Amino acid sequence: MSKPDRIAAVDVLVASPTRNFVTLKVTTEQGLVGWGDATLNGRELAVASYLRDHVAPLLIGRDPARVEDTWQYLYRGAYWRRGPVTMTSVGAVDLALWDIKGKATGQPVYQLLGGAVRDRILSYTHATGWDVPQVLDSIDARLGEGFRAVRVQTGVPGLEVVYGVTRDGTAYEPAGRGIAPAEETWDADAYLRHAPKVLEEVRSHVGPEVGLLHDAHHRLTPNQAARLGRSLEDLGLFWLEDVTPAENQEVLRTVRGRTTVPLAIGEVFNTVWECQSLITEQLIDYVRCCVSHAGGISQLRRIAALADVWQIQLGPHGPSDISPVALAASLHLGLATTNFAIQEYMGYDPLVHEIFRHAWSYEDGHLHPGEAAGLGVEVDEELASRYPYQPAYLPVARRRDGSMTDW
Ligand code: GCO
Ligand code: MG
Repeated sequence: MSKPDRIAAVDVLVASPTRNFVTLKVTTEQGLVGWGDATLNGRELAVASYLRDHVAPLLIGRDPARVEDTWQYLYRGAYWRRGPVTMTSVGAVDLALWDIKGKATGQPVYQLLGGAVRDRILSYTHATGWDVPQVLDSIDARLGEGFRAVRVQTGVPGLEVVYGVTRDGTAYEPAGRGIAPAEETWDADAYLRHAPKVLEEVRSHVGPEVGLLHDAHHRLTPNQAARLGRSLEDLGLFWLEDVTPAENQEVLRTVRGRTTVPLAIGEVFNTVWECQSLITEQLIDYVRCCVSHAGGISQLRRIAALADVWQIQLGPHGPSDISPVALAASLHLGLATTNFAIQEYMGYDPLVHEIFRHAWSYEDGHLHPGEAAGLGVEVDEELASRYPYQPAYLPVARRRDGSMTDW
């Protein structure tokens, strides 16, 4: 048996090509390079420090082939474990080690996960508009690009700014550059009066077959969520996302007991344990955990396996604030995982595609990870370094009386 390879260097790149990305680079003694995505929107430098200061020194000299053992070591080895910063760091290492394993064996990662169970991965993208004509135009444009499933967000009369919506029809990007978050006003009653009517118009515009999704972005009480779910039941939504704030999972029993609308939750979860009761009590239909924020392929496949037992499917988070490296990892897992239903895909600025040269591709409403060894993404470090980190934050939200609420 040949001598095991060893991890020789661990570097963290922070760059802002239109938006901030944190990228982990693991180099082995034999010259293999693995890439991981450590981007955590609005808290980028915390993850960069966790990796540089607390993880990199532990990795030097380890056998990169021991992917699961390294996951266990980093997860269990931090007594103060879990949470988005820690788990995004663990996820980035996991992705980089899967990438190295693929390159060492000459196989795309999906082959190492058991091989393809499907030919391509259904994806959904975002449509947005302030008023109904703009929303319908945006949906038509997305359908024209081949998408068969679209997330629809609409403006709300009386509010200045609404999550997921631009007034001029351009792509929505919530994080704003600057040293403090923007403040938005939120009014759940105004939203509940308006959004169902728009979604109804959307359904009659697109017909029965287009997959329609909607994201309530953690803003409703259980009662409001149940009312919204009921009012959307006849529209045959693909899913209704994040109806209530993620912390209190008990409340989902109330929502679930009162509406049959398919529910999707989990983009802010970081471990399988946060998904556990939602899955085993069948309180949701789709798990939204992200391959980078939920500890990498090694943990997302455990989540998928648990969910499969309960006939719950995966529909992972994939906004523009995860890098093309994390998207690649999600696609490799998706191609090899039977209960992987759909992948969110917002697309990227051309500059981001140029820096992260990827083997994955989009065609006709579907994504495919490609056949390159490893994850199939190579990063142009020189080009990335021309775009230094810029402070940027997700907005915060206040109710009309000025009190803070969930954004
Ligand atoms: C989604 C998400 C995102 C988040 C963003 C925060 O469903 O795509 O809700 O739009 O708001 O990832 O960084
Ligand atoms: Mg969401």
